[in-house]
Amino acid sequence: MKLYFSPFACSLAARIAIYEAKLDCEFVRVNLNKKVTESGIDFWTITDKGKVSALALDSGRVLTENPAVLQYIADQAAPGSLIPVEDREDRYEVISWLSFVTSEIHKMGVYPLASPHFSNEMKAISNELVQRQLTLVNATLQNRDYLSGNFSIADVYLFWALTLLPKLGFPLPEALKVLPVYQERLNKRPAFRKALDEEVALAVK
Ligand SMILES: N[C@@H](CCC(=O)N[C@@H](CS)C(=O)NCC(=O)O)C(=O)O
Repeated sequence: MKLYFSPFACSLAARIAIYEAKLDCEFVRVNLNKKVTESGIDFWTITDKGKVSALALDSGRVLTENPAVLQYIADQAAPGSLIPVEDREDRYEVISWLSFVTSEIHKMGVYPLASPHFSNEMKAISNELVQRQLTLVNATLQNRDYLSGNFSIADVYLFWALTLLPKLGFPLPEALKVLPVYQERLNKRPAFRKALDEEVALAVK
């Protein structure tokens, strides 16, 4: 298995999930501006979306889209450790949160705030929208430690977004007091620490 990644892009969530799942994986760095891998391969030949996360399976299939990539990884882990097993109702709650994070927080918030193609006016709207979604998340986490009750890949994906937002100049509102506690809870997990430490080191290279 090979994960195409760029430091601190959303592929960081896949890296954390891979470590949580204790899977063997090769990591291939991609220059997202030039669409080329570290060894000079045209990234468009890997995925015609030109985006990470892209996970090349041993079969040769390349999976894209974070919710799919994260679910694949979770299904290779110890059953139930990163997503409830098939046929359980709460599996769909994890999928629901993955969809929420990808559409309402990642694409509505992190992506436009990080992009040079969005005007400051658009970024302000985006910031407002994402704050609204984070208020909902903060309220949810008041009664539980993790998004769907038990730890899952949805928490991994949300953690990435919460880590990125302040780095983009959009600190989390102080009123959302549960979010930093939640982040710290996740930050204590060895897989999170390992992935973050590695990407911090890679980001300065
Ligand atoms: N819908 C995609 C979005 C992936 C995405 O936006 N990736 C960003 C990094 S976080 C990217 O590769 N950006 C480069 C580009 O858009 O050219 C998913 O869920 O995986």
